[in-house]
Amino acid sequence: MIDRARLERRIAELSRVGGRGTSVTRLGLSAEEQSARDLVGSWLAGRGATIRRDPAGNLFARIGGEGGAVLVGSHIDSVPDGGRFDGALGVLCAVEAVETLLEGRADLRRPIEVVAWADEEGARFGVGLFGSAAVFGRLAPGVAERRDRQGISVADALRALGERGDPALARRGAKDFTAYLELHIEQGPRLERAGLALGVVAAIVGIYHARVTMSGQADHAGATVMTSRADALVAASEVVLAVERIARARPDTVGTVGEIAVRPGAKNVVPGECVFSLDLRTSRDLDPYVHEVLASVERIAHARNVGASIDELARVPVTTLDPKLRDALRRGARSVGVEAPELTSGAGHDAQNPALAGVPTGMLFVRSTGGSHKPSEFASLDDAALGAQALANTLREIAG
Ligand code: HGY
Ligand code: MN
Ligand code: MN
Repeated sequence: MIDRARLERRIAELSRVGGRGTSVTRLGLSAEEQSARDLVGSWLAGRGATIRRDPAGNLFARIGGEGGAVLVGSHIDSVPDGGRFDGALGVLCAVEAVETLLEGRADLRRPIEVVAWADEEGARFGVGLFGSAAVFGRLAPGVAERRDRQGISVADALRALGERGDPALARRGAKDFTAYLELHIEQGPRLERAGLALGVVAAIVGIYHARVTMSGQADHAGATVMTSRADALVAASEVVLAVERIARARPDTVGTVGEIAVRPGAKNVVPGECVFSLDLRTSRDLDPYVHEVLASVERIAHARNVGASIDELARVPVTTLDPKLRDALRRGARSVGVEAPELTSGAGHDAQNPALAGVPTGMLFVRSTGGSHKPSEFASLDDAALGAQALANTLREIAG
């Protein structure tokens, strides 16, 4: 049986790394994220695991001998002012599940690797699913040169950690792994509404991330009549409304502009430049949706006599998870008394990278309340313990 008190203690301990009350800020490749890796590594080192950090900042803890491993874990970073459970609960439950198997002297036929992925959120450098994309060879070109708001590049941040600065060196063959399992909070209301503690992920939405720059003409706010302006912020605002209109018109589709910056950013200057983010997701066909939004950017820019450039950060297709692992996770949930429904994930996850690289991949959702990507995000100890036990039982089945 999993050790509920140990899990409770560790949820609290990890929440304190980059934490303030119920809020957590552990940005990718930051000192806080490294402290979290050190903490997780210390728990498994005590179990005789081989602990290593890879050139992209991912933490791996390997138990067992040679051969393709069962990989289990989640991400250890957070969004700014995020919650205590997004990513972290998956790492904590993976550790708890493996320790439970070791304590129960499970006969492990395959090695197990626990992973704490680096920078899944992409909140600092803009590139989401960074650590897992590096391992499975799915990083876009030029990622190492991307910079945060302080001008620090991914390469600089990796070198500051003691790595060589090239995340592509973290590449591993898909053959290194026989399966990947990830436990994660649902981050939405469906399990809560259904009164169920656990769910099994059938598929994960397709996601497109980009940065749009609209270039107009800065000018005097008082001396420039309305008919002779090329206002970059007004043009961007029309695009924001177009994203909402297009997303609302498409089934199972969402669109968000979460970041926006105006230059020069003075109240008495007509905005000359506006840079904003695009986060487009659908469980249907991603490319036509992206195409429609980008066409609206071009149309609006032309009509307003401003320039528009698109910097694509990521394009991850809709990802269906492995049917056999979905069945195994449903059996794992049933072993703790939960008839887990299958859900599509509206959130993106590291699991998309192993799955798209051909590694059989499964995800287990734990009920969460209070939304997500904010301090009110919550998962109860009861549900976390059920998730950890279901994960342990599933791990025992596929690795034992
Ligand atoms: O944005 C997401 O869906 C995930 O939380 N990174
Ligand atoms: Mn997240
Ligand atoms: Mn997450």
